[in-house]
Amino acid sequence: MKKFFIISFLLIICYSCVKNKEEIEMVYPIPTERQLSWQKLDYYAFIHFNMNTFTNKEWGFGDEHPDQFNPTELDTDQWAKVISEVGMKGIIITAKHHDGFCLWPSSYTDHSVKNSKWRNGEADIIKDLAESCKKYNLKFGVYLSPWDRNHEDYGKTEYISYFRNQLKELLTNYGEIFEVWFDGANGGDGYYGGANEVRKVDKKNYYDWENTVKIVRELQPDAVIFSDAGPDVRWVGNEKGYANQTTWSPILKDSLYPGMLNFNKFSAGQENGTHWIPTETDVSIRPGWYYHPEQNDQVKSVDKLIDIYFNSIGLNSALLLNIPVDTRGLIHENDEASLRGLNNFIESAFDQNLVKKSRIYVESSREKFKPELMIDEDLESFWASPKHSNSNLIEIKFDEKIEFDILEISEAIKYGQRIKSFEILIETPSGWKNIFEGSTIGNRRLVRIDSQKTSTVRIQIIDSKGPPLISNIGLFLSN
Ligand code: FUL
Repeated sequence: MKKFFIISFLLIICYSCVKNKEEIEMVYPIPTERQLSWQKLDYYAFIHFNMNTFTNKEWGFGDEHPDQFNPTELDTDQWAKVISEVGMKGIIITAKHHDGFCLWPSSYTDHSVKNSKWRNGEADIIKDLAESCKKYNLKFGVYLSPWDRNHEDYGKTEYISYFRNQLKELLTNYGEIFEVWFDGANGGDGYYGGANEVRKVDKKNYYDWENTVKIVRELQPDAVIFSDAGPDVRWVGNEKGYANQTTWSPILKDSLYPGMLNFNKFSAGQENGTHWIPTETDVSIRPGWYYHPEQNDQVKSVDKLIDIYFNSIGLNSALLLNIPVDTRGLIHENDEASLRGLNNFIESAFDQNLVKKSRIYVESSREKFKPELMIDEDLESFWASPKHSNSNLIEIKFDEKIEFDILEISEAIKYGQRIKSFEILIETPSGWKNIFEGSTIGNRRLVRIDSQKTSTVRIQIIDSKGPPLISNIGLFLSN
């Protein structure tokens, strides 16, 4: 008898698993688990700090002397403290930039901190920063430039082994890595071990990326890999901080490779894309990626950073905001002030989601995926439009008039990105007023508009690749 109950119980569980699965169909391509975890980070810091900081350059030639690297007050805890306090979730550091100087004592080159008089050649900034990130609960990532203007073998096959050996050091000795960043800029003039010449490489084939990717997968299976073309995260196509108004995470990957020309043509992704490779928006808080004292008064204002926030994170992208650490080895006061201003705005603007006190209706729904799931505390739960209904209407009703200037919508991207076009309308004494027309939504769409007063807001989903699945909706008033 007991056995019978156990078996029946298991059958019921299996049946409901299968049933739930059946109920939500995938719209391919879909994200991997590692991409899904990465997508939740929203925004994190890039730190450009290396030899260029001390030579006041953006791209060092590769002939610099290790002694030129000489911070006076380096404190990676200060970086991590500021970055965690402003709500960023991680740091990616330029472990090696195009000039080839390494912030860690690599066993494969002399061109590193180990040959610098600074700290008697005993420094390891990657280790210091990995520890600071742990202390402040931040994720830790590395930028390793494929182009190396210092190395004598650059351009030859031997260099690929060198590059991979360095990658292995970074992925083995410093704990968990959340993102590995491969720059698309490579090939040109350089020192190259004293050759002082121009070396061009076949960007598509020289690096044999497929086998480099395997190394990352083996040593850091949870890390996402960024390059212009992925495989996990792709470039947004500009360095200004602005994603495309239409941003599909799917893309026809076979047409892409890192460093290709006219990459920005692909920044919108493709509705019929075959691979899930979402965008990351990289931008510096100053005009340069590296610190230049003459740019101390050109740090982006709080308003500019807010605009970037809405146009990156709010357009189905992640924001990788660069902070050029200064010659002291600290985040400069002016950069810190702008970051804190941005964080104050985010905290106060998103403090109170007005939809929590609304009643929510839809044109049609699946029984188990009710509209309330869009406004509950669980960001993973979602409302599902019935099978085959690729358009729908969501109505958010309030007892009294509310005022808002931000609308937020998220799709349940686990099952594929679907929505192609939508509109936002509000009820006014003279009828429905269209206040916004948009295309894609994806992970997170933030719409910022002039403040509106109404008691009913409608989100009209006009077209979608499959039945829309919405995990979250928000209405906020920022000022
Ligand atoms: C570019 C590089 O050439 C810049 O120096 C910087 O590192 C930026 C993030 O990527 O391609």
